[in-house]
Amino acid sequence: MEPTRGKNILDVVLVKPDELYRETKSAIRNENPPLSPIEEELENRGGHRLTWHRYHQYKDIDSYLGYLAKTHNDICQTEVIGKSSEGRDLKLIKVSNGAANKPAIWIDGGLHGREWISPATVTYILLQLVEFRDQHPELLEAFDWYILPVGNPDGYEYSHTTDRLWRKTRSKWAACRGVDPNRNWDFHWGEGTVTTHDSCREDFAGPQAFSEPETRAMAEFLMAHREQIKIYLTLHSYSQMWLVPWGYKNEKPKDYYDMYVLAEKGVQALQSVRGTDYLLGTSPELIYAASGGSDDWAKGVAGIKYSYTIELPDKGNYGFVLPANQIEPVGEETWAAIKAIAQQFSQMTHS
Ligand code: 0X9
Ligand code: ZN
Repeated sequence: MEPTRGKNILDVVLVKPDELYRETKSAIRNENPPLSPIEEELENRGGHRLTWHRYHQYKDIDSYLGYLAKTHNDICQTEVIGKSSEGRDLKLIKVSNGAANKPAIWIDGGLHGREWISPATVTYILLQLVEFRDQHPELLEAFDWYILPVGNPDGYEYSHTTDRLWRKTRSKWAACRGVDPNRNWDFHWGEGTVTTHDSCREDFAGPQAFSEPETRAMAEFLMAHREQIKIYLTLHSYSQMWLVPWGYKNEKPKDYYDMYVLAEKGVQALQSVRGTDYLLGTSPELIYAASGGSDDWAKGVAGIKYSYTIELPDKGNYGFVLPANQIEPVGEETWAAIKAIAQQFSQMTHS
């Protein structure tokens, strides 16, 4: 199937032409409204100031995790699984009712700095899972959840303070700063093209696999919990696609159909919310082949059978600079998808 997009994704994702900057300048200005006085006040009351109608910097997301761990300490626990190159915490939150021997679902976001809708959606998922838990008690009955809203905090922060379209980490190995954290995982690392060994490219794979403390910390955690984690989800943007491994080559794993069928449930539930259309397939089929991705590693090395990359909206109209009024609608439909695959997985394993 031919993806329908406003722009050629390779132009937008992998290069950063001047026109893109010119074009996005006014979009960037309008993207993110300031905090309201009530939100500012909340911050001073020892609460949190995270909202789902604007994009927030790392510290607001970080303190929301702290807030959840404090106010919902019966089900939430935070863990710093490592530090970024610039020393920021990689803070993960575990949501669990404490009962033993349950399968787990992992969700990460913010691996690419500029994809702001990703951490916003991951925190929306947390909000539903924790603060609205009474609406879907079965989700905590059936699963433990490991959630890392910002996998690349340095890149995320840099995209807020300095360069809105920054994608990579902020490490410095060579002439140019930053490594693409979705080319850095140790599964067929560096295969495919020679150019990803150029530090100045947006998809620089790094000097070696797992050169980045961010990807290393995530991999160590996933490896330590590989028996328990049954579904690996990583949220990116943009293009409205649900990507199934393999991403590194145009071939499908033997159990592709199992992965496809579960993903289909997610896509159907998502589309039923407000008709957003998603394409389902592999990355080489729908966009391009790229090695060193977290999805491939989760499946190929950690052995997590159901591993997916979800490319959130939109399809290129705003691209990475999606207006903040889209956070709630995107959150709602993505949450519907995640609920659907969780429920389907439970049914499959209990029949
Ligand atoms: O290129 C990427 O890393 C992902 N797209 S994005 O626009 N968010 O950068 C797609 C990754 C798909 N998975 C693999 N190729 N393994
Ligand atoms: Zn991405």
